[in-house]
Amino acid sequence: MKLHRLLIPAALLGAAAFVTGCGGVSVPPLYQPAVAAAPVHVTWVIATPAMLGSDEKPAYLPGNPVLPANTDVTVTVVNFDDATVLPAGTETFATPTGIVGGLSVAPMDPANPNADTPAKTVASLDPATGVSHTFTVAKLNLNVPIAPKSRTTFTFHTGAAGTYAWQCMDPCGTDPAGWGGAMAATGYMKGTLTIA
Ligand SMILES: [Cu+2]
Repeated sequence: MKLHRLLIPAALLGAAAFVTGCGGVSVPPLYQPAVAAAPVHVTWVIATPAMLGSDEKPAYLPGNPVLPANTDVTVTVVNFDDATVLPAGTETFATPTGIVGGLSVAPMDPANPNADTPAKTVASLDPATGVSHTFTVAKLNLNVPIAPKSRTTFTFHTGAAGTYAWQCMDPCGTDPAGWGGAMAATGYMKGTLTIA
């Protein structure tokens, strides 16, 4: 009699655990939902030197982003900075590569940055007046021109895990050619993209 009373609760517990997966009991495959990577949308900022209290270095925030692997990631870059002319021979960086679909650009007034402004989808930007910075990952064939004082939105498929160097290819820094200062500083106009 005593044994009987002990056995019944144990059997009930076992049955409940089988269905719910509670209590550390593994759930049969039948009960596991299909795993599909949900799309991810992140927002980055490009801050001006004045915003950062710096004399001349604009920066991507974050400077060393981390994104999930094998995922369609949509990135909106809120850019407070103005344009830098893409030098002759580098105009190609005004055209995105490695993204899914087009580049969406909405003008943004830095004095009223949350105003709802309509976005336009474009195939490329004007290399003379329409590019402020780029987010370029050579190893992933990813190049995204970022419009000045705007919200630029793009989507790309992250693929396999790894760490990848990224660099702005629009010489927005110091030195006569513009490749000093922020362009040469990790965490400003270059850094590491981690796909994890
Ligand atoms: Cu730049």
